[in-house]
Amino acid sequence: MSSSSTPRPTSASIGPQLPRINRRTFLIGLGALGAIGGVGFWATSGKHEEDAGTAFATPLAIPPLLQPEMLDGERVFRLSAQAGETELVPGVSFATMGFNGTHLGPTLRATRGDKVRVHVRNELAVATTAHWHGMKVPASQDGTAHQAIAKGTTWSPSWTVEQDAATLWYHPHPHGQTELQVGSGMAGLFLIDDKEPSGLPSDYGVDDIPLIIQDVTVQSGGQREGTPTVTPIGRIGNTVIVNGTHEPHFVATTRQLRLRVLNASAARCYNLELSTGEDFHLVGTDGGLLSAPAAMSTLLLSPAERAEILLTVPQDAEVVLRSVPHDLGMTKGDNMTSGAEDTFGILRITGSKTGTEPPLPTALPSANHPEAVSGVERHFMLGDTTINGKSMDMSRIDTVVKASSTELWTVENTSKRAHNFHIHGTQFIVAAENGGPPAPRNQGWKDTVFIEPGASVQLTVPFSEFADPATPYMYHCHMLWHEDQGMMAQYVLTNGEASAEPMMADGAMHH
Ligand SMILES: [Cu+2]
Repeated sequence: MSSSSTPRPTSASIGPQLPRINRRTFLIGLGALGAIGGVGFWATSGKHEEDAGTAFATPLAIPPLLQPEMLDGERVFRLSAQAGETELVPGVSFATMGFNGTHLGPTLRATRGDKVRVHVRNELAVATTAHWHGMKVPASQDGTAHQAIAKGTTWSPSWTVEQDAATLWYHPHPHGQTELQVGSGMAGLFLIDDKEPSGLPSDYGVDDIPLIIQDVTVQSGGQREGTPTVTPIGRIGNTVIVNGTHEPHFVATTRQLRLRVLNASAARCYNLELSTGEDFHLVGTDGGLLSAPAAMSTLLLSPAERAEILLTVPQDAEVVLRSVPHDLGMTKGDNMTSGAEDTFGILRITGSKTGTEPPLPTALPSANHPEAVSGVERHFMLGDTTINGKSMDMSRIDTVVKASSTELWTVENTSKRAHNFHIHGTQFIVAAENGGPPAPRNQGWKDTVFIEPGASVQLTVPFSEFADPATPYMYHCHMLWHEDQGMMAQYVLTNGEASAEPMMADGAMHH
């Protein structure tokens, strides 16, 4: 493992490589698992059926739980950002970055009410940041480019966890460099628990399984790391890895599994489905649990979104969690180049040999949705890489919000590209989608919502009490190439006073 930082190629050239994801589709599946229906249009060509016996045979890696120290009443975690090389696909080394290792990061876990501190040491050759995605923290602890961590230094944010049980995550947020660093592997989960158990499977790595899904690029021939394809939604890879494992296999020891799925990809969207065609149950979205399990057969997850899924796997059954074609709302050609017509496996699950099938919970602990609205309504228009026609400027405050108020934000995608929309420092409710009720996948607490071209969402956004007129939070597209192109803006929380010029951290990567 090298300790030097090796940036991924950033060339915009589109290589001639074959779409490996499509070629390699459903190698397994063709025999014992039953034919895969709805195969995308590239997927039927070039199937390698001879691979069928060996595909999806690598045990799924589970990110380790990071053990905190208890110091002065704080739960103290230590992370160090590192670069190196990692063999993400058998025989193919990738230039990668991670926390406490060369790829991905450990899982952090805390309970509502805990005081948390994280020491983040930067051992990269470049500046980075550590953003707590979905966490209700003061803006000064949020880990955006305003809290840059220069190489060789340590940043030590702290806060008190005051939000519902949820599957949150952490990743860098350096201005203009987020896609490179996240795409190289800098991502980890941050699980929040409630004091009361939820009744859902909760034995980490046993029946409560984290799935961090990313795509990487392998050159044609399968020997070397390649250059991702530039598409209207950003750069996409041709090979999927889960928790850093290529073609992973999980052997269940219980009949019911809770999958905590994070799309940590830069741009690729996944439309999750079970190879059996059976329904699964959505039990949680970005910021918490739903009030009751919701049955569905497919679930679209755009970058940064999370879904907690409850799944029953029959005894000895073979089930593949896969991604199937979907409509991102763009032209047929743009959908296709953006990966929306691909079909590929994500994880093979073998059912347990024993155990009984527990009943599905009928109700889940879920916080009430906000109703009171301050009367403030705002409108945001998404362009190709702009918000309200503007590009990100770290020295400009775009929106001033009264602390502790609840606002109604309408976000409209006026471009021809698919986007999503993430607001820092809060969890919101999708009150309406295109004037009607939200899609089933957008129930519950969200911090990132997918918006296809021509669509609009209305968000009820309860803002926190952390007034700080000089330190902005971000809102932005979480398709990371769009974000890096400037599709991001800043808001501050105030107690009614005017906002101040944003303070720039030393070494901040603004231009
Ligand atoms: Cu976007």
